[in-house]
Parts: sequence; C-alpha cells; structure tokens
Amino acid sequence: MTLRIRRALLSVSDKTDLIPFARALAEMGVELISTGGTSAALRNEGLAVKDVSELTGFPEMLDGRVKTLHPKVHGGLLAVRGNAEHDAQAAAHGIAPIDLVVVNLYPFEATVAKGAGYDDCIENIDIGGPALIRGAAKNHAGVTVVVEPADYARVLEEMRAHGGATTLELRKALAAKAYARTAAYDSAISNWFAATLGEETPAWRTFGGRLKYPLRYGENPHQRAAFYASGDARPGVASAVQHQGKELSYNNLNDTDAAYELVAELGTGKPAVAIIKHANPCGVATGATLQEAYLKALRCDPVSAFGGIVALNGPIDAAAAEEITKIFTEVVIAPAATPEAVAIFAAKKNLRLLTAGALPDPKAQGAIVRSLAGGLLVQSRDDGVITAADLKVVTKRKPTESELADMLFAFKVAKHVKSNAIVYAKAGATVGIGAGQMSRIDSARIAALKAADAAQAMGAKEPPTRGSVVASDAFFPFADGLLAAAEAGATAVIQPGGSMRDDEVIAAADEKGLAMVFTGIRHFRH
Ligand code: 93A
Repeated sequence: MTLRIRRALLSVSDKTDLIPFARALAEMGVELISTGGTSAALRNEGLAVKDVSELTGFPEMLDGRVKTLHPKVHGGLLAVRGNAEHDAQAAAHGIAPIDLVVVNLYPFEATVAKGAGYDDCIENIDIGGPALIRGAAKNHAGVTVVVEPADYARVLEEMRAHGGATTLELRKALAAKAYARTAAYDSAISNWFAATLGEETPAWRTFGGRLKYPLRYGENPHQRAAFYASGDARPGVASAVQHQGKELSYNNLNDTDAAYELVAELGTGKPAVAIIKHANPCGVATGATLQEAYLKALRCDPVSAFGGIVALNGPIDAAAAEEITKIFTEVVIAPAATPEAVAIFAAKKNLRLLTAGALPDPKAQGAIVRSLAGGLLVQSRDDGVITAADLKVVTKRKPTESELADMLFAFKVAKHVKSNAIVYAKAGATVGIGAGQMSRIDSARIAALKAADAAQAMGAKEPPTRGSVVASDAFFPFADGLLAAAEAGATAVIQPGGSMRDDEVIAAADEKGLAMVFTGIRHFRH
C-alpha cells in the first residue's frame, strides 16, 4: 500500500543533509513540523516550518526534556489509518496524522566517547526521540520513519516514484532499522551505567551491534553472513581502512583479526610480524627491521604461508612491502604504511592492504561472544600478559637470558594458537608450531615435524628446533610432551604448571638438563 506523505515531523540532533532533504519534501507539498533547534535551522534556510509548540499548545519545557511528548504528536503517529474509531477520536481532539518522522537522537554515544561528566551524559539521554521513533515504527502501516541521514535519498526516491508516497516494503525496512537503532541506543546507555558502577560490560548487551556490511557468504559459500560493529573502540579489523583489493570475506576478516591481535601482543619494542593461516600463526618473528622480521617469520613454515595473512606491528616500509609481495598474500594489516609501500602493494591487485591507525592494547577489557545451540557463551577477553617477574623457575638449571627472552616470546605466540598449542622458538622467531590437536603430545610432535620439514626444504643441516625453547599453552599432563620437545632439541620450557604430575614433569626436565619455568596462567584457545 502506498500512502502519500502530507505532514512530516523533523527533530534531529545531527543536521547533516537536513536542508536539502527538507527542501525536497517542501517542494513535494509536505508540511514541515519541527522542534526548536531543527526549526531554527530550517527557517534559516528560508523553509516554512511549524513549531511543535504551536502544534501542541505547550512550550518546549524543562530544559527541552519535554518537547514532543504530547498526544497531539503521538496521537498523530499512532492512530491507525482508515480505522473509523481512531479517526473519530483523533478528530474530536484536534489530532492530525503525521506521516513521516525524521529523528536522530541526542548524541549519547558521542558524549560518552568524548569523556563527558555524569550529568552531561544523563542530559544526553534522549527520551522524546526514541518515543517518536518507536511509535512511528509500530505504525509503519501508515507512517514512514527515518533515523539517519543515509536514508534521506531512499525516501525521496520512493516519493518521487510514487506520487509523494512510500511503499509498505520501504516503511517496513525502515521500521526494522528504527528498532535496531533504539535497541543499540538503550544498550549504550545501559553499558554506560554498568561502567559507572564499575561493572564489566556484559557482551550480550553489545551483541546487537550495528551492521557494517553484508558479506558475500560465511565460512562456506552456502552460509549467509554479515559483518557487525560492536562499538568496541579497540583499533583493529572493524575500524581499519582498506586501501585496495576486493571485499574481505568472512574467513579473511577472522584471520586478519587473529593476525593483528597476535602482532599487537608482541608490543612495539621491536619490529614484529605474524603470518596467519586459518586463524593460526604459521610464522611469527621479531627482527631489526620489519623486512627481517617477515623473512624470519616466513622461514618457520613457508609452505603454509602461501595465501596467508600478514600482520605487522609498525608502519610498513618499502623494503617490507617488497618482501611480502614476493609470494601470494591475501591480506596485509599494519598500523600504517608509507606511500612507497602503498605503491608497491598497488601492483598486486588481489592483495588487500589494511591500515588500522594503531595497535590494540592486549590488556584492554572486552568481551568474547560465541553462540551454541540455544544460547550464547560470553567471557572477558584473554588479557593475561606474562612478564619475566611472573615466572617461577622449577628446574635445577635456570634459563639463560636468551632462553628467557625466547620463552616469553613463545608463550605470547602460544596464547594465539588454537589449543593444544606447542610453540618452538629461537632467536625471536617461531621455528615450529603445533596447533589444534586433541592431545598435547601430538601438538609437540607436529610442531617438531613441521620444523624439520621447513628445514629440509631450505637445505638446513640441522632441525631448527635444536637449541630452541618450547612453550605450551596449558600444563603438560604427562612427561611425554616434554620429552618429545627435548627429543626435538629444545633446551628450555615455559608452561603454566599445575598438573597433578608436575613433579614427574619437573624430574624429566632435570634429567634432560632442561630449564623450565611455570607461568601460573594458561591460555586455552578453543
Ligand atoms: O529531551 S527529549 O527527550 N524530549 C523530547 O520531548 C524530545 N523530542 C525530540 N528530546 C527530544 N527530542 C530530540 O531533540 C530529538 O530526538 C532530537 O535529537 C533533538 C532535536 O532537538 P532540536 O530540534 O531542538 O535540535
């Protein structure tokens, strides 16, 4: 059903594109009604507008807290079109229909984001605006509701095509959007309250994020998917700028996130690079330059790195860009890129380059959400970060300085490897990674096997695990995993500790002359 729009109520805090939209409405014969600031803006541009206060017979009062909250407004929105009783009651009380509501809300989220004080935040909780939006959206059978300037053009287009009317299809779509907006608005308010009470933000409150864009498909082509922004301010995939290349896929986004979070874990002390495949690292390294770090990371598993995702912890320079473009890479992400690097990547049409402006803080609070049949699992981010001071040496031999540095590095990497995770590292680079196995011993074996394969492919004389350190994301339940590491040539072990058989594992380490430290914290990642 198409319904001609005769009267519109405009009440907007964000006045972007308001004037051309209102002018186009006026040209189509629509009567404009408006609240104080919006009226003034329209009048300023010579548009004829009726004040809400004139319509209601009440002034805007209580510092603007009561402007549109009046039966003359809400009756005009909620009366069912074509319902004789509603028509009669409306007529008896001098209520005329309002056919279009254009509202964007007091900028509550922006007020909180700029660090405003308590009273300022409270004053920016819009009451009348959401009431208008919800009323208009409920009565979408007869009313069109617009909650953001991005939709002005759509509405005008329909009105032009349908003699000043909109279609039910559009009104329904806009109503769905309207409730998404008020829901997100209320969760922002609720989260802010929770924060002022010192509570952590429950993730399910932010779960109703805002649609960023639909994706072509999900993990597989027969799955539908979309990318939502949660409002989490951490720099990363959701906020990054894409410089080139086709749209990122579901798997690309997931892997790019894994890559960037991992490289952020390594801090900014030294240039660092992580190469990711299927959400697991296949090479991570630090180096004197990003180029060197990339080459060291690549050496860990050059076969898997093909078609991978590369994350860097600093601005990409030309030398690093040259190196990365030598093999096929899906996505590159970094805080920034020099113009020379951007130009080098530009020659690779299929490569997507993202810059995120900054690295996320690994210690930042946040929530992880995952769904299961009939429910959601919510947990806080794994913000555990280990320093040398947290380590407890449990073996007769103490680790050397270089073992210590490599152990801390390997444990940080292990945090980002699917469990069971075993990571061998040497000289600031991973040399073997065992991921996602159902038994820890298998992860240890696979890591050593992959290291040996990579070494053989590059013609190295001895396995790179010789003289390495090994990290385990959770304790070794038996001595066998540790013995497999010793067999591969590891000289030092970092692991959480806490197994019933810690004594056996420590005895085995002592027997092999290994140094072992306990972190007291584990990093399961399932
Ligand atoms: O303070 S309110 O909650 N009370 C109201 O009755 C009301 N009606 C509209 N805020 C209200 N609004 C909001 O005013 C709108 O959502 C919009 O954001 C803003 C526009 O005010 P102005 O036209 O004066 O700039």
